[in-house]
Amino acid sequence: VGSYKIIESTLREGEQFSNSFYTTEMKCKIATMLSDFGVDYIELTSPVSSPQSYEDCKTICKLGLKSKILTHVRCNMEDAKKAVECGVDGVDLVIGTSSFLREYSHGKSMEMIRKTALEVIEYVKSKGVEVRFSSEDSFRSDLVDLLTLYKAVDKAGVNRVGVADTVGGATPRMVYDLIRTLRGEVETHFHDDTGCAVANALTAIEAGATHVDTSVLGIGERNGITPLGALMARMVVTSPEYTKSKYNLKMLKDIEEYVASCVQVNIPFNNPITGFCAFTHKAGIHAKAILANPSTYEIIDPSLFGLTRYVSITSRITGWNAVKSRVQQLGYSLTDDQIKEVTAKIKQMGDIRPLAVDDADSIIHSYNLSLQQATV
Ligand code: HCA
Ligand code: CU
Repeated sequence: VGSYKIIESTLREGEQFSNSFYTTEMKCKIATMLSDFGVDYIELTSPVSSPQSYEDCKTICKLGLKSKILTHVRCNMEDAKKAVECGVDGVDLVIGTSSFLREYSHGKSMEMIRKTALEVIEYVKSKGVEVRFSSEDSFRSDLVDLLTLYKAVDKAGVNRVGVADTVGGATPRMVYDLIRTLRGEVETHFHDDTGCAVANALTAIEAGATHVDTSVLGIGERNGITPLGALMARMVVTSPEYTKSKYNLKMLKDIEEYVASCVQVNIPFNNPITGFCAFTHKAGIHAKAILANPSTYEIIDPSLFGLTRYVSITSRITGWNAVKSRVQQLGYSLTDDQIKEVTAKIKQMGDIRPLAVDDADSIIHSYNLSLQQATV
């Protein structure tokens, strides 16, 4: 696994998150941050959705960002015309191909889908704009239907085909099998209904997918899609050289905090990298090893993301090596035996109630004071 491109959809899929309401100013700021972060593409809500969506799409295209700007529209001529009008670099076409969506959503046969797709693709290309064709609900579509359609749109000259796990039901094995059968530029989109969105994105890349859709904090329809931050956590381990050189990882926390504030949510406590405890080490055994060499209990170096680790001493399960490090941080010089003694006091208190950092510090402080008084 080497390179992979990100299609960042916080401003499209993310607008489908139940809490989302973006002002124009928010959209511009999110787009600018994502571009500075280094994502390859930024995908915007269809300009056909509403008059303001149309205006905002044009506004963002004029910002002159490094990332290419895409908009996401239904696969029909009117939508494609509106998209091109906005000045986007590329158009992402989508249409449902599963029998569920063909029967209960748009009512088109595979033959009708193919015919329209070819016309629309030809039109977008004739305007000198990139075009991607994606089959919504790919994993519940007939495989032969799907491959026949991809072949046809490929021949028509699409820049990428898209595979979408719209309902979040795919497993990594299913993803691997489908992506392996495809050649060329393949974009993938994974919903997280069954908690597989990051694993599926990784597997897709391993199987040869070239592009992955993400959103900040994973926001999207229902419980969302592959989160940008979690994908970075995964890929900085799987493909460290590419990931570190391509993306401005130190911006991740600011981007997540900004988007979280826009849509009025908190960053989840257990979020990869930015969750408040993502680099907190607690058990005595862990703390001892972490202090000797952080790689013992960390797969990711927090400093890559501009963050720091934290060794907790505020519990009954702490150990004297961790306490020793805190004692040194506080500027006291105690012998190992004394540190073991003060550790026992912290553990004793930790058996009674949860401790705050200040509680543990004041136990150390008063222990130190009692030693000084004893020597006077
Ligand atoms: C949706 C559509 C989509 C499209 C993905 C794509 C999906 O909002 O349901 O264009 O590849 O999940 O299928 O987001
Ligand atoms: Cu989606």
